[in-house]
Amino acid sequence: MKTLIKLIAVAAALGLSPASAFAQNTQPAPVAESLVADSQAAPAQPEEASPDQAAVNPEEPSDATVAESTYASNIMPEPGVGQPDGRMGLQDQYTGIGEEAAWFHDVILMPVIAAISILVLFLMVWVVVRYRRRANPEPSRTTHNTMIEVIWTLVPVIILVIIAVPSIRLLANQYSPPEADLTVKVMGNQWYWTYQYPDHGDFEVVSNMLSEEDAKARGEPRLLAVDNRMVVPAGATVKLIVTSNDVIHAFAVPAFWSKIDAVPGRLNETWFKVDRPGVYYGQCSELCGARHAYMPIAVEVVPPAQFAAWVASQGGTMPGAAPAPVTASDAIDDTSATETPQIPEPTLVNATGPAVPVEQAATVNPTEAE
Ligand SMILES: [Cu+2]
Repeated sequence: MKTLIKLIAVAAALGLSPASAFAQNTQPAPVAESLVADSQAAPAQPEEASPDQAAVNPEEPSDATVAESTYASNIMPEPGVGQPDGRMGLQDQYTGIGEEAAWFHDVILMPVIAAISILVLFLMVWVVVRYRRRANPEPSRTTHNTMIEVIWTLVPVIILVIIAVPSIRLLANQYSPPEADLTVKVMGNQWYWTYQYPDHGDFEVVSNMLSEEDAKARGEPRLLAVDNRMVVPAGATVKLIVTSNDVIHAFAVPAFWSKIDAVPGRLNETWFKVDRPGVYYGQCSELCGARHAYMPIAVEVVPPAQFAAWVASQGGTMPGAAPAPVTASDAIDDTSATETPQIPEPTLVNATGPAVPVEQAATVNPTEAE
């Protein structure tokens, strides 16, 4: 029984935690604008910014411009879809997991929390009024009431069991994804994202935030628009391998109910499947330095044919059309073919891909850049 209650408590805690994804993604306060200027002039973490690093930092919040941006299409973001719109509550969900989780939050958790809060408030007010000294000069000497004690033990247990069923089901669904149609390797950097497509020729997309003017020119929300979006096909199960180049970041797209830490030296995995083409925004959700607020995420979901065209435009190849990958046999010298066959040493291919050639932001190590 104890184990069950523990399990329930853990599941409830886990089930509740994604709700915080929204809190981090509400529209930043206007004060953030002045912070851009401030953080350029006087970095919030002076001890981190050596003179060399400061020289690397661009003057503008981002050196990305609309002219440099590559989009898979002219898909424009829609108000209220995949971005905050000032509402109180969760963003509309566009994945199956997101819909299930939002239902759990809206239909189960919030009513239960509200009912318990109202009940406790009512009981407290009732006790204060009914049993105040003036109305109750002769205090009761009651110390036990078996019936009430059974009720206040059993009712919470029943409530927790009721919550546990959808909570554990959601947890299980989140951790048993369908087979992936493609993999995107997401890399956090101070302070931008890179997306690698290992299934499509391993090309890489560097994603920088657009300046406010450029975002406005594109008709996109400020502090969320980027020059190069992560592009994925609609209806495909996308496996995300998430890691970081420097410090801990977190990849979070509230409309997908996706949120996972990007930890240096560690590969975290999550997934999403979105059927509806569109643009969905997210933000880094782990405090990662002075410009943590300026490394947004934009995911563009496009029809599969358009995705293939975009892959081609990035110099990638669709699986199937791909040339033979580098294998151990490539390492054998042709002249050795006539000699005794030998099992060659496997050519070690760095599965995580080459180091990201960064020329912006603080991730650039000045000593390595020389
Ligand atoms: Cu970050």
